[in-house]
Amino acid sequence: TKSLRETLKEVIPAKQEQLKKLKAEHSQTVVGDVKVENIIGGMRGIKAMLWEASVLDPLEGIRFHGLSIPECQKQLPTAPDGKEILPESMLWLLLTGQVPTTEQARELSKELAEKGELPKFVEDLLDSLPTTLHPMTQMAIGVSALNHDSAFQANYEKGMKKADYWTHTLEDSLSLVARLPALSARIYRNVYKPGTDLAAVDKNLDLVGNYSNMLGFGDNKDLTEYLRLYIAIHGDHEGGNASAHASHLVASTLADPFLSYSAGLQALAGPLHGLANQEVLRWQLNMLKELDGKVTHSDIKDFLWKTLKSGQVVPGYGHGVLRNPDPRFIALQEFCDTRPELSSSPLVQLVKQTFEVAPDVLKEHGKTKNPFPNVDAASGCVLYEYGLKDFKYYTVIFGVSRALGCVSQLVWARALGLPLERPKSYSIDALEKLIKSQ
Ligand code: FAM
Repeated sequence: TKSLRETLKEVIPAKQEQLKKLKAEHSQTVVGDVKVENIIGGMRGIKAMLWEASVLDPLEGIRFHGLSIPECQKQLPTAPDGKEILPESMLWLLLTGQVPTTEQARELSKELAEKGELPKFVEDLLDSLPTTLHPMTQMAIGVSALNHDSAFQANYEKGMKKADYWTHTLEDSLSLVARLPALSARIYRNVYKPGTDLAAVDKNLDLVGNYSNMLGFGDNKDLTEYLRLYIAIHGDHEGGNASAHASHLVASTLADPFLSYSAGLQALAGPLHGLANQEVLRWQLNMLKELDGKVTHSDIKDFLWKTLKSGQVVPGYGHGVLRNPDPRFIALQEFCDTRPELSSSPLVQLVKQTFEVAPDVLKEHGKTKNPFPNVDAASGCVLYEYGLKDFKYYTVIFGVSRALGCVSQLVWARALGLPLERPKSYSIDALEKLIKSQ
């Protein structure tokens, strides 16, 4: 069976050819307009980036190299003791466009476990941070510091050929993904379980098996399975979302994968993006408390209106691109439905009931273009029910996941020789002048 590197050596030349042909034949083909509303509206709707691993359809949701979430759930290898998608399988798919065999997925698990330990100075760095520093800030600091050992940076300094960029980017990317569980679990231990032992990386476990173990939840097989599903399906959401775009932009300067993904994490830490899952849980727990356990649709409706009238957004609802319920939300809900301890939990039930009420309220409110839930509406309540109750930590788990897509794109960006990003900007005066001259 072919290794990951052999597979990439096969698929990359074909893609390079495809892009060369596209450039030669269609460089001047127009595929859209830019309106003033796009320029002042956060570039929504502008087709402006090349991103290989996934494409988001507003109604269908995400497809990873053409595969929908249910198709990935059917086709991608699972852990030996599990049924959910193994994040290593997703990483293989995102990187190569191919569904790995079980053997290939196991090989990748093994390689990641072998590379999973942190350099001592990064452990010391993390241990020196105040426990009051947000876990996402700690994560971005730790990931940045890993660039100490960047193969890309070291070889760039020596003067490498452009054709070799992607191979060193791949080595850094695998090393980054491999180290994220130890890095993220150490932050969890330092902030929430100070003074307790941290399990070592077990060379026989998969990425999330190790992560769950190091978080101290290794005995909870259901939580480990949930984390596998969560981390696999949050892995990529095409290129324009803030974390992916930030990491892509920074990587376009030829910064190494550690620095680039650290920028992605900084974007993920914003409340309109990855931090939403922490906000959702806080909000749903407040609702549960305020309604004192006796929850009806009309109570939820009143609570939603109270949130909206106080000028806040309903966390977990709306999306920059999606215009339907997020299939990732549906996949997480289905996970809950198959486990009686979850489906009977008041919090999980509340998330479901909120889904029955919120879209109509948001439609009546009339602002959001998408009144349906995104993945964050569901992701936190399961962690909470399984005892991972420290919701300021939830975005870190998202950060472990989003690395899969971001590093895959970094490899593709270097393999395809994508240039420095440099869009044109205008001041209001310059834009007015431009409009007059049309
Ligand atoms: N509740 C109330 N108002 C909302 C809303 C919501 N859930 N979602 C959007 N709006 C408002 C929005 O604030 C904007 O109002 P103004 O015109 O006054 O500025 C208006 O509706 C139009 O916004 P939009 O075009 O529908 O959405 P955007 O593309 O600007 O923003 C989101 C997309 C996700 C930032 C936005 O829907 C939001 O703030 N949702 C709540 C936070 C959240 O769940 N974020 C997580 C997103 C998730 F996918 C992720 O990244 N993890």
